[in-house]
Amino acid sequence: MNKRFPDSFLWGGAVAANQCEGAWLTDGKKPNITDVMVGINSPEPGLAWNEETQKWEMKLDPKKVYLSHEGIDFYHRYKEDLELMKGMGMNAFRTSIAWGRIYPNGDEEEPNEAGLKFYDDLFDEMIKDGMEPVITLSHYETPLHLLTEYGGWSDRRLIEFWKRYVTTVFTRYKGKVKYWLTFNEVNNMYRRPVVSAGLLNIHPVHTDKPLEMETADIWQGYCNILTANAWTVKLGHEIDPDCQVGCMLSSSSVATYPYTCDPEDVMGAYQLQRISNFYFGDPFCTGIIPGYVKRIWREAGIAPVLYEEDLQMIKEYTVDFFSLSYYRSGTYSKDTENAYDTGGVKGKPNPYLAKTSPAPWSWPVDPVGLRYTLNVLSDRYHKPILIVENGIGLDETPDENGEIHDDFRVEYIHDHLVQVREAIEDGCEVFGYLYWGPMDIVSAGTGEMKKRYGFVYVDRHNDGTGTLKRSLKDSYDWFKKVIESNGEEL
Ligand code: BGP
Repeated sequence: MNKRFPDSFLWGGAVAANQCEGAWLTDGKKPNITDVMVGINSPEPGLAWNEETQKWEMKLDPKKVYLSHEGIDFYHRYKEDLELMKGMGMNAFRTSIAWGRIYPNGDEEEPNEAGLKFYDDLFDEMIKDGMEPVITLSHYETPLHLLTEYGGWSDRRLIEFWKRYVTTVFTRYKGKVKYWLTFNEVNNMYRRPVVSAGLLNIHPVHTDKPLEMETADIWQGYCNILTANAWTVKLGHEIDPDCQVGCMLSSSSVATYPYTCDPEDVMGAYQLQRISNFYFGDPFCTGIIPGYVKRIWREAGIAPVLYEEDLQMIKEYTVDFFSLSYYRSGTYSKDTENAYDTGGVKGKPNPYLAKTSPAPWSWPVDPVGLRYTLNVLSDRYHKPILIVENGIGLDETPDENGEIHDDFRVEYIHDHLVQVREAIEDGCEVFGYLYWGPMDIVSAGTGEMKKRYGFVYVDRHNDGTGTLKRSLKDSYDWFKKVIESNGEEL
C-alpha cells in the first residue's frame, strides 16, 4: 500500500482564540461567552440576573481562576509559537478569529480596527512561516452582549450581525485565508447550547439553576444558524472566489457503536449519530433539513420560523468541504444513560478497546473509529474532509532534565494516522490532518492547563502561576519526521 499521504496534504496544528490568545479585554475586545466560563462543561456561567434591567450581566466568581483570560498569551507571543510550528515543517495552522475583537458587542455598525490589525499581522506571520491559515469564524466565541441583549442565535437579528462580521473579515483577509470554517462543533448545540450555539435563556426567567434552555429557542437557533451558514458560503464565494468555506462538526459521535446486536441498540445508535452529528451535517452538506429533525419538532409541538428565502439559501449554498474533530468512539445501549463531554459520547465502556488515556480524563483510544467516521461521512456527503482536531490531553510534568517523554501521545497519533491512510485508500478525500493543541493551551471542557495536548510544553498551571516558557516534548521531533516524510515515516 502507498505509504505516503497525498502530495498536497495539509500537516498542521489547531488552536482556538479563546483557549490560547489571552488578552481578553485588550485593544477594544469585549467579553465573549467563554470569558465568563471555566471550561464549557461547567454549567454555571459567571452571569447574574439584574432585576432592574431584566437582563443577565457578567458577574465573575471570585473563587474561580479564569485561565482563558490570559491563556498562554498567544496574543503577544504568536511569533515565537509559529516559529516552533514552522520548526516541525507544518504547512497549515488553524486558529479562530475572536468575533469580539472585530465587533466587540457584536452589533456595532463599524469594526474595531485594532482587532482587524491583530489578525492581519497573525495571518501574515503564518504565511511568512509557510503555513496556510485555516480560520474558524466562531469557536465558542459569540460576543457576550449578543447573548445578554438578544438571547443569542434564537434571535433572527444575529443573522444580520453575522453577515456584517463575515463580510468584514472575508474582505479584509481576501487572498490570505483560503480555508474558512464556520461554527466550531455547532452540533454540540443540543447538549451545550450556551457556548456551541451562542444561546442563552432569552426568556427573562430568573433562575438560580444552571441556565435552562427552552426547546423552541434551541431549534430556532438551529434554523438561524443554518441560514447564517448558507450566507457565509455565498458571501465567501462572492468576496473571494479562491476561498473555500467548510462546516466544522464534532464527529467522535459518528463513531457511536451499538452495544449489542439488539435492534433497539442498533436503531438507538443510529438515532444518536443523527441527533449528535448528521442533524447539522445533512443541511450543511445536502441543503435539506432532514425528516427526523422535523419529527422532533412535530412531537415537541414547535414550529421554528424559517422563511422560503432561508430554505432557498440553505439548499443552494452548501459547504465546500467538511471539517471535523475526532477524539474517540462511544457506545449506545438502550439501558444506559449517555453522557457527553468535549471528546464525544460517553456510553458503556467498550470492552474491545484495550487502551484509555490516563486518569482523570480516561478517554478510550479507538483509531479504527476514525477510519469508520471518515468513511461514513465520505459516503454520506461525498465532500472533501479536513481533520481539524485529533489529539490527546495528558497530565504531564517535565522530569529533572526538563524533558517530557510523551510516548502515549506519539502512539496515539501514529495509530490514528495509520487509519487516516487506510481511509484515504478507501477513497475518502481527506486533505489534511491538523493536530489539536500543538502547544499546551487551556482545555475547552474543563478550563484547565493541566490537560496538556501539546508537542510544546507551556509553563502555566491551573492556579494561574507559571512563566509561560515554552519547551519541546519528545513528540515534537517525532511529528517533524512524520511531516518531512509526508507520512511515510510513521
Ligand atoms: C473540542 C473543541 C476544542 C478542544 C477539544 C478538546 O470540543 O473544539 O476547543 O478543546 O474539544 O477538548 P478539551 O480541551 O476539553 O480536552
